[in-house]
Amino acid sequence: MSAFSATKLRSPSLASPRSPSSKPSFPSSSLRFPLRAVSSDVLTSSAASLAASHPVISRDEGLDLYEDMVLGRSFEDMCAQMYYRGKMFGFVHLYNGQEAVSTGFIRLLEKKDSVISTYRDHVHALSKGVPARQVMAELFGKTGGCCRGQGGSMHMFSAEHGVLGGFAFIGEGIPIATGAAFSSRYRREVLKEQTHDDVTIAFFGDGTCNNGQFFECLNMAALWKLPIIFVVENNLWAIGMSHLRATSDPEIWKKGPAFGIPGVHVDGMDVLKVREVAKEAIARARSGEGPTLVECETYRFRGHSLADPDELRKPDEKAHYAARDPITAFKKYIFEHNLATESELKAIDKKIDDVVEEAVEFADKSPLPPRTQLLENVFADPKGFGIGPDGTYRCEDPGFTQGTAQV
Ligand SMILES: Cc1ncc(C[n+]2csc(CCOP(=O)(O)OP(=O)(O)O)c2C)c(N)n1
Ligand SMILES: [Mg+2]
Repeated sequence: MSAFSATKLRSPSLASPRSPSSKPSFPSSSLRFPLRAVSSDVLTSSAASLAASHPVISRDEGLDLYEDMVLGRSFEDMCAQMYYRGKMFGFVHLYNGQEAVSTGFIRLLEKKDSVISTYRDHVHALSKGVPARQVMAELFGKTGGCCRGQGGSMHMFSAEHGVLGGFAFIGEGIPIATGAAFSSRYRREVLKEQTHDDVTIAFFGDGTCNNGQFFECLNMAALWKLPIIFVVENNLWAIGMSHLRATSDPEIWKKGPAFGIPGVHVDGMDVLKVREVAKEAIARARSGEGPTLVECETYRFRGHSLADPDELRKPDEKAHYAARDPITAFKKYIFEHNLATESELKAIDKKIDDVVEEAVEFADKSPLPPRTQLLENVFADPKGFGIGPDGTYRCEDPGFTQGTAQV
């Protein structure tokens, strides 16, 4: 049975009660369905996946998945250190705990395919092949960054690697992804450029699914059968708002079928399960069968951003997901299936430590951008900044690009 049919056919009847920690403050009688945490079903399928007697991947594939997840984790741990040392500015949102989603999907993509992310975007960029040194330098605001330091943490972009941006406004990336998928189909079918079978993946969070752009884009993607995959990283929280309190029907995957799109729910802490679903969704998109909505149940191991003391989530909930760390679980799978030895994995860990160290050194040495770069790509007419006391446009002041204080 395909991953889709197995998941789609799961009964929507909502039986077991929610965990006490996630109880809503409104009376349950006002709900259409009794709510429940989805993790109980997920845990069953995860255990089944990891206990499978034959590996579903080759040794090389397994090592690639492991290396990519370790890169994501180590890179982000280093980001935290650098942020607290004052090397980064503004908000920095880390992805610790969610690595199986990025790795499970993106490592199956080709270079020509595109990825769109949110402000939690560093790891998607890394999985898609943007060199760690370019991501770190971008975080440091330096010219060696993938956007020459102009984007920063929340705006990773690399045309070369098909990373079409991290977006700080939630939901903003979804229409961009839909447009990219539209352009693929248009080029192939209208302009007859047969090689354009590229696929776009939009990653976004559970909280974002309450935003109108999500629904508008599901509609357009279904209408035009676009080669796109909507991947919801349901980490159960939108800053301090529990998903179960904020959404009328918390099973996001069910919103796909409402638009005629397959909806799939998968354990986002199990890289092999994610990969299984991703394979089918990517194949569907590439062969012209249209979009898929995938809800990955996952968890962030840190606060919403590095400025968040993370006091709202209950310790037992955090412990529950910490025990399901996707890297630890996959390591166990690798050993159980004799895909690699402990020393081989240690060698990968060491290689990644070196890559991350080198990324920091590179970012540190990379020069700051010139101040004149501030107004590059600003489409507003600089005359809109007004007229100064001497009667000339402020933008004609020689100090204009020296910083906003001059304006
Ligand atoms: C349009 C818009 N409204 C509000 C915000 C403020 N905001 C920043 S993050 C966030 C929560 C998003 O949660 P979710 O989509 O679950 O993503 P997660 O942070 O959990 O990855 C909100 C509401 C925003 N960035 N953009
Ligand atoms: Mg969330």
